[in-house]
Amino acid sequence: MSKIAVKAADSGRASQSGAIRHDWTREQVRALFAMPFPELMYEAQRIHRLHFDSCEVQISTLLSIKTGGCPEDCAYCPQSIHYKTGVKAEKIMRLDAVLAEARAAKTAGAQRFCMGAAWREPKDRDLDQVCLMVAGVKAMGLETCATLGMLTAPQASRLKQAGLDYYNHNLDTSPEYYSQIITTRTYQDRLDTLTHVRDAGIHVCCGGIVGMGEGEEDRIGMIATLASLPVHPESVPINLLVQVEGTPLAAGKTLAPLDFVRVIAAARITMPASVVRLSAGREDMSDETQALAFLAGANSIFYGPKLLTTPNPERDRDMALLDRLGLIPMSD
Ligand code: SAM
Ligand code: DTB
Ligand code: SF4
Repeated sequence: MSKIAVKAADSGRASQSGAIRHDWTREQVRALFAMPFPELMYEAQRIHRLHFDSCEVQISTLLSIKTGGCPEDCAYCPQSIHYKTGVKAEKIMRLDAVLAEARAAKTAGAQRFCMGAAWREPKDRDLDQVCLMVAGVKAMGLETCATLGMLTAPQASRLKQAGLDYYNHNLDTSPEYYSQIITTRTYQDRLDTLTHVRDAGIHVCCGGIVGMGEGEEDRIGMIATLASLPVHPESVPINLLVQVEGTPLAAGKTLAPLDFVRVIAAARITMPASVVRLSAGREDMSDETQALAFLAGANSIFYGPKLLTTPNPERDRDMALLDRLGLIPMSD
């Protein structure tokens, strides 16, 4: 066998059957990142097809129900009070306004409606409001998702009772790089919230951000940590940093598109049955990079012209792209 074929076979062995494994070692994930690109893409494609229709894409829409003024210091985030980004702190949105946005998202073709709040953690009286929003959105026949910061176990149970299908809470990066990015809460805090969400019977949406100046070893560490959770997150958002003026990460070195695609492929191979979302960062991404990300196993996007505070591609551009690629909304 040639040197290249041996390398491909070594890393491929870890995932041959497409079975769900929770014992991914860093070395095995490192071997995936080191695979020749064609072999990595082939493996990602093969695994993708064992669990999904390769032409189907899950469609989510985001709404910021509480914008800005967040006490946390996440270095990537335009909503932190620690940075001057021009994002103004607002109060929580009114229930009727949120429901109107959800109705519009459903009409536009969204399957899941994700409500985001710039909180370290929700206060119980805020949660009363969010529970009404969740119940109202659910009643429209949309899947519900929320991302509100850290949760206690009783808070997670309340959200479950209100009809919450998914909770988004990201690990963001590797355990080693984490302290370079956030100092106001720990990696363990995040893992604890994920446990509370899982124990409450809510599906977990958990991924991270790349392009924050981390090294490849941190991207490997992030994927290995996600893939070693006791149950894989049902949704894995891979965000490419949106560099926002005023944040500490505004002027850092950007990640090469092919390195980004490798992260998607590694997520697909290590978490075969999870929906992998090509998440933030699509606004400035070429159609070709997005197409490669879909080939690498991404099968979800945020749809609609705004993420939380930053732009996302216009609906027309996304529709045209999905059409050109022959991709269709995921069936239930
Ligand atoms: N405040 C809550 C929290 O942090 O858990 C929920 C909202 S927060 C904005 C949700 C996620 O958005 C973060 O964990 C991060 O992964 C992602 N995010 C925030 N700013 C971003 C940026 N500039 N580029 C890419 N992703 C970003
Ligand atoms: C996730 O992983 N990405 C979304 C969602 N979960 C909440 C947020 C992206 C935010 C990008 C920056 C902004 O628009 O403020
Ligand atoms: Fe706050 Fe969430 Fe932004 Fe961190 S990512 S500053 S917790 S809104």
